[in-house]
This record gives sequence, C-alpha cells and structure tokens, in this order.
Amino acid sequence: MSSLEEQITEVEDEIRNTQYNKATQHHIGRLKAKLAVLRLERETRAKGKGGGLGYAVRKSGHATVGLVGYPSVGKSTLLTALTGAASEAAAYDFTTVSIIPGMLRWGGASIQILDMPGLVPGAAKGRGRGREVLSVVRSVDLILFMIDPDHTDFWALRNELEGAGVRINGRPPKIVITRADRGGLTVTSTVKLTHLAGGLASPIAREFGLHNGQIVFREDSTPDDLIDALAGNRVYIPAILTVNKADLMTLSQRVSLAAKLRPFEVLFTSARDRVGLRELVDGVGRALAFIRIYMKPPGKPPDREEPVILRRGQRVAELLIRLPGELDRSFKAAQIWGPSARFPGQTVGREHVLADEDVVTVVVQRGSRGA
Ligand SMILES: Nc1nc2c(ncn2[C@@H]2O[C@H](COP(=O)(O)OP(=O)(O)OP(=O)(O)O)[C@@H](O)[C@H]2O)c(=O)[nH]1
Ligand SMILES: [Mg+2]
Repeated sequence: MSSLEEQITEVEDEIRNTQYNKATQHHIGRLKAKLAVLRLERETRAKGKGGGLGYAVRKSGHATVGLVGYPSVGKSTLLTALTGAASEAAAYDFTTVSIIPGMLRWGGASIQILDMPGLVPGAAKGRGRGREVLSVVRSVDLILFMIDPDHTDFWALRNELEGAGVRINGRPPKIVITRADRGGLTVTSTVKLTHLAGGLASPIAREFGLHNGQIVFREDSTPDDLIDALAGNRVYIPAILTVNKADLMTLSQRVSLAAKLRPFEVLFTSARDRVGLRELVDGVGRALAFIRIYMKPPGKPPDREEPVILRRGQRVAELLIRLPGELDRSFKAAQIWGPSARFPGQTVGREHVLADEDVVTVVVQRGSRGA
C-alpha cells in the first residue's frame, strides 16, 4: 500500500470512529475535506499512470446505461437476455473482465447497455477492476444497479461510487466559488446556513488550498455539498436498482429487502427466467427521460413517423447536432409548435429548451436549404 493509500485509510478510519455531535462536527467536516483532497490526489496519480483509461468504450445510441453490481449477481445474463449481446455468464466471480456493450430499442430510442466487471468495496483503491469500472461509470447517462439475494448491501455499493465522486440521483450544490490572488476569503449566503454554522466553511476551503476569494451559498448547504463544490470533479447520474435472482426469494423476503432499500424503489427480476424484464426496460426508458421532436419542413406537415429522439433538458443546439446536413452552421432560428412554445410558431434560438412532442421547423440563413 502506498503512503497515499495509507493516509486515505487512516482518515477513513478516523471518520468512522468519531462519533458525530456538536463538539466534533467541525473536526469531522475538516476530516471529510482532507479525505476528498487525498482522493483527488489519488485520481490525478492514476490518470498520470494511464490508469482509468483501461477500457475504451465507444458510446453509441441515444443514451448509455452502465450495469453496476457485485460479482455474480447476473449482470451478463441480463445483458444477453435484453440485447442478445454475447457476454459470458458463469457461476464464479469476475467472469466479465472487460466492458461488453449491447443495444436495446425502446420507443424509437436506442439505448446502449454496458456490462461491466463486478464491483466490490475497495474498488476505488484498485480492488478487482474497480478503478477502470469507476472511470467508465462516470461517463454513463444512467446507472442500473444490480444486487441479488446473496449480495444485498446496496448501500456499500453506493458508497463506493460516492467515494469516487459519483453522486446518485442528485444535482450539483448551489454554491458559487470564485478564487482570487489576495484579499482573504469571504463567505456569504442568501439563506440561513444551518449545517455550516460557526465558520466551518473556511477551514474546509483551506483544506482545498482556497485562501483568497469568495464562497456564496445559494441554499442551505451541508459540509459535504461544499466539499463537492470545491472538488469540482463530481458527476451527477440518475440510477435505478434491481434485485436479480428474484426466483430464489419468497414474497416475504422481497418485502423485507425492499423496506431496507428505501427510499430507493426496487424492481425484482430474474434474468435467467426472463421475468420482470419488460418492467425493467420501461423503468430504464423512463429514467432516461427521452423526448420526441417532430421535424416540420417549411410549408409542409410535421413528420410524426420518425421523431428525433433527445433527452429532457436538451435544447435546439442538441437537436441541430442530430439532424443531417450542415444545419448547425446555416442555422438562423427555430420555430416551435407544441408544449415548449409560449404560442404556436414561436421563434427561438439555440438555447431554447425543448419538450416532448414539440414540432420544430429550422429556419436557415439565406442561400442555405431549410429542413
Ligand atoms: N437463479 C438465478 N440465477 C441466475 C440469474 N441470473 C444469473 N444467474 C446465474 O448467476 C451466475 C452468475 O451470472 P453472471 O451473469 O455471470 O453474473 P455477473 O454479474 O455478470 O458476474 P461477473 O461478471 O462475475 O461480475 C450464473 O451461474 C448465472 O446462470 C437469475 O435470475 N436467477
Ligand atoms: Mg459478468
């Protein structure tokens, strides 16, 4: 174990062994900041060595889903059942050693599913193929967690990802940080801070080397939120959870496991017997929040047969990328009929956020052809 790993383990242990209360909350806040800084350092070193780039996965389709779970829970069996992609399944751990993609169709969208090597606690420290898996997980649009009756500790799995900077079903904290060369550190907030009272923000910032500048809190943030904002390399990914091998469970076992996993909603599947797969695919499709955009050539009816598929929150700019031709360059404006339009035929620019079932005409600059 390198000395960096030793330091990380030491701080982790100290956090675990310190009882949280009023008297210790400052100390714990600083320890967490220290841990985050050490983990950033570990990531930087791994990148320098080329670690984390062990798998080159070409993303394709409208969205990419990563299958994340302990070894032998049935990830590869599921990939094959859903997509037909051949991914070896066997009754021993770490059968899958690289990343195997498969493709699934859902309501006009194509969804890429990545089967990955099993993840175990300690992955971020390099156990199993942990680091490589974590680096790929950071790039997916949705995580599909899988556990089974013999590996029910979903929270340990989630914590492993959290430790690697992956935030599940969250959003970035509303904290604005500006660095400066001198003048000290100012901390202000637009709301009352109940978790960072007593000047805890500054010592945390100092752990990150932030001595001059400004921190503005726009919500009642926690020390963890501040650490995330300072670390700056967090990714925010939605996730759903399935308990596989449900064929091995009684109804009452399922009920009590579902209770332990709250507030996460769980699906129960049997990849082997192909039970619950339709519900799972629907859950994946809904979680990816696809929207359908109907293109309307100028003066003609909209094409409702083949919508352009985008994700919720995407704008005209992302639509242009999906369209054939050089529309991105010749774009002048878009006209919108449908849910996102304030009135039918509203003229908007690239930044306009589209909605499901919008009808769009792209207006191009003179001399170019429209779409
Ligand atoms: N009873 C039951 N067994 C299953 C089910 N799905 C998979 N299995 C079995 O579980 C074992 C492991 O399945 P895999 O698909 O290789 O599991 P994995 O998660 O890909 O494992 P790693 O690649 O090692 O991480 C195999 O023997 C499968 O046949 C299921 O729904 N029910
Ligand atoms: Mg596998």
